[in-house]
Amino acid sequence: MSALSQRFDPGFVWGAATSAYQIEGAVKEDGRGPSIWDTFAAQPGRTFDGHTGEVAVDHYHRWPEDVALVRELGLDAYRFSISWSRVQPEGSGRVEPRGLAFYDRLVDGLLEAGLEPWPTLFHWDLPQALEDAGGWPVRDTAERFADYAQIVADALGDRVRSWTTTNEPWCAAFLGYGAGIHAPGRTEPAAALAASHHLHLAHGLAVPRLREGRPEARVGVTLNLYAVSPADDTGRHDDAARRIDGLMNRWFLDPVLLGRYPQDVLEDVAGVGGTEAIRAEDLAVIAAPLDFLGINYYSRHVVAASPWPGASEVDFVNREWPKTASGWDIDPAGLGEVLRQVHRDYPSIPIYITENGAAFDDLEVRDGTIDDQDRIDFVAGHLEALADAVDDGVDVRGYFAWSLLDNFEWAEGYAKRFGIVHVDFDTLVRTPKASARWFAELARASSTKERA
Ligand code: IFM
Repeated sequence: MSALSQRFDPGFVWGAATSAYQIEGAVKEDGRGPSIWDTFAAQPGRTFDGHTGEVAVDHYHRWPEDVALVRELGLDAYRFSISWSRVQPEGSGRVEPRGLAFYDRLVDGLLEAGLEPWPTLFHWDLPQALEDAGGWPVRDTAERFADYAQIVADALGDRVRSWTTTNEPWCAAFLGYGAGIHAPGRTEPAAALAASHHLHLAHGLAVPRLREGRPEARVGVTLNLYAVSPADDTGRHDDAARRIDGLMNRWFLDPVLLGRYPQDVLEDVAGVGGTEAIRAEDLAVIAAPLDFLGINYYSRHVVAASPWPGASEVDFVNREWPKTASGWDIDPAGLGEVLRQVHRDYPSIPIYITENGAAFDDLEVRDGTIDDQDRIDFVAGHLEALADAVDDGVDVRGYFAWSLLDNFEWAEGYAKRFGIVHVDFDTLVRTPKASARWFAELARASSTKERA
C-alpha cells in the first residue's frame, strides 16, 4: 500500500463514481418523466429477474448519507450523472424545477463536504419522449441535448467546474440500438451507427454551452476503451484486432480528438448504412477542444478472424484467464496499453480514469464489513499499471472507482455488485467494504491536500 501511494502526485484526484438510473430510484417523484431505461426494464425478459431501477438504492432520498460516506472516505471528488428526464420530463421544452433542485442540493452538499462535484450529463437514460421521436439515430436528439446542457449549466455552472458530456457513447449506441441488450433494445445496425454519430454531435454541441460565460469550466467526455489483441502472433488475426479497435476505440476517439472518422472503419461499415447521418460540417463541432478525456477501462478483447465463411468476421476468444463475476478478463496490463495508445495517438489530452472496478460475488457482511480482497487486488493492479504509464509520460490526473455503491447493473439488474460500499438491497443499509477502507487509506497516503 505505502509503496503504491508513493507513486501518485499529491494533486492526483481520487474519487468514486455512480450514475443516476443505477442509484437514484424515485422514478416517479417530483415530476420526473420516464426514461428509456424505465420502459426497457419493465419489459419481460430484458433484465435479470425483471429487476428495475424503480427503487435502486434510493439515493434520491439518501443522498446526504452517501455524500457523508464519500467524505468519510476522504476522497477528493464524486462523479455522478444527471437524469435528463428529471430536468426535462419530456426531453425538451419545459423544465421541471424540482428535478433541477435535487442536483442543486446535491452539488451544495458535496461542496460543503469538501468534495468536488463531477457531473455527467448523459449516462444512458434518454427521456422516453425523445426515443418516441426516434431516439439517438435522429439528429434532433443531439440538438435537444445541447439545450438540456445549457439548462443544467445555467443552474449549476456557478459551482461545478468539471463537466462530462456523455458517458460511454459506444454502449448507448451499439448495445442500445445494435445488440439490443440495453435500452431501448433495438437491433438495427444502421441506427446504431447513426446513433453513435449523433452522440458525438450532442457532445460537440454541448461543449460551448457548458463553457459560455464560465471560463473556469473544464469540459471532457467519457469513453469506454478496451485493450484489443489478436489471438496469436501469426498475423492471421491482426485485421480482426484492427477492426475491433477501430469500432470500439478509434470510432469514438478520432472524431472527438482529431475531427475525423477513421477511414478504415468507414470502409468496414460501408455496407451497413447509418453513416449518411454524418455531415462534413459536423466534424468541426464534434472536435471542440477539450480539457480532458475520461477513460473507463474494464478489460481486454482478444479477437480472431472467424473460421466461418459468411458469418461474423471476428470471433471474441474466451481465454483461460482470471475473470470478474461479470465474466470479464482481469487484465490490468491492458489499462497501461490503452493509456499509452491514447498518449501516442492523441498526445496533448490530459486523462482521468473516470471508471475502473469490478463485480465480484461478495461475501455477506461479517463483523460490520466485507472482506473483498479480490476487489482490492483488482484496483491495486490497475493502479500499478496506471502509475507505470504515468512514469512513461502519460498525463493521467485522477482515478474514480466504479462504483461507490452496489447498484443496478443495467441488464444484469442487482446480480452484479461493483460497489466499494455494500448495499443490502432489502434494507438499503450501506456498509463500506474492505476495499473502501483500503482505497480511502491509499488516497489519504498519496495526498497532502487539506480536508474540509
Ligand atoms: O455499471 C456500468 C456503468 O454504468 C458504465 N460503465 C461500466 C459499468 C460496469 O458495467
